[in-house]
Amino acid sequence: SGKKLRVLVDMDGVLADFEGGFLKKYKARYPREPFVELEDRRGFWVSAQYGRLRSDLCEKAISIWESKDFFIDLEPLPGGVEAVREMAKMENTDVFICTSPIKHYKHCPHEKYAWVEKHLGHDLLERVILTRDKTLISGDILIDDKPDILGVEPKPTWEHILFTACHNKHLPADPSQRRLQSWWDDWRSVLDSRRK
Ligand code: DGP
Repeated sequence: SGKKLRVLVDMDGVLADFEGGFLKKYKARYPREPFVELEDRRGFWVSAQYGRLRSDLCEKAISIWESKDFFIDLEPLPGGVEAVREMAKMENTDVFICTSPIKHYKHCPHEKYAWVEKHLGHDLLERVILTRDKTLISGDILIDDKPDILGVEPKPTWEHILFTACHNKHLPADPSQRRLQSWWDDWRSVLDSRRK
């Protein structure tokens, strides 16, 4: 009993397969260029790792997610859509999709809404938050694959639950940061642990 639990769920790398979608379209567009296997991904920023591979590959990587249809074509990650739908049905829980659009705004914000409508349904459009600064958004839990979520608010209200992705799975275990290994992991218990 008590107040509703407010859960913020990230999109790219948590609900939508950004890394898989990126690699598929990068290989299709640049079939002769070297690439980074998902197993070898390190660090959140894809363009930074491609730039280390060869400096001109940084902008080639960026060209992929700045293209039309990149974000709408991302496949759902296993179990994510079902988990958000289940959270949305829980009467003691308010779920929001909290995602940072890229600054090349021609396609991304539109396609993020379209993705939510396509995979989660029209009603969830009510629950979309586009922000470049997630520390400003109040909530009890933020499920996100980015290891360091920083912004102007030094003490965000949420507990960050690190969602495991190819780029963060090798990071040293941090006892102060809880993880969800995938949507088959026990997200219900993580939510329950924050209920008052
Ligand atoms: P979020 O997952 O909500 O923190 O959004 C981060 C966005 O940035 C997401 O669309 C993935 C994207 N992204 C991944 N790697 C890079 C990169 O190297 N540069 C830029 N500009 N965006 C990146």
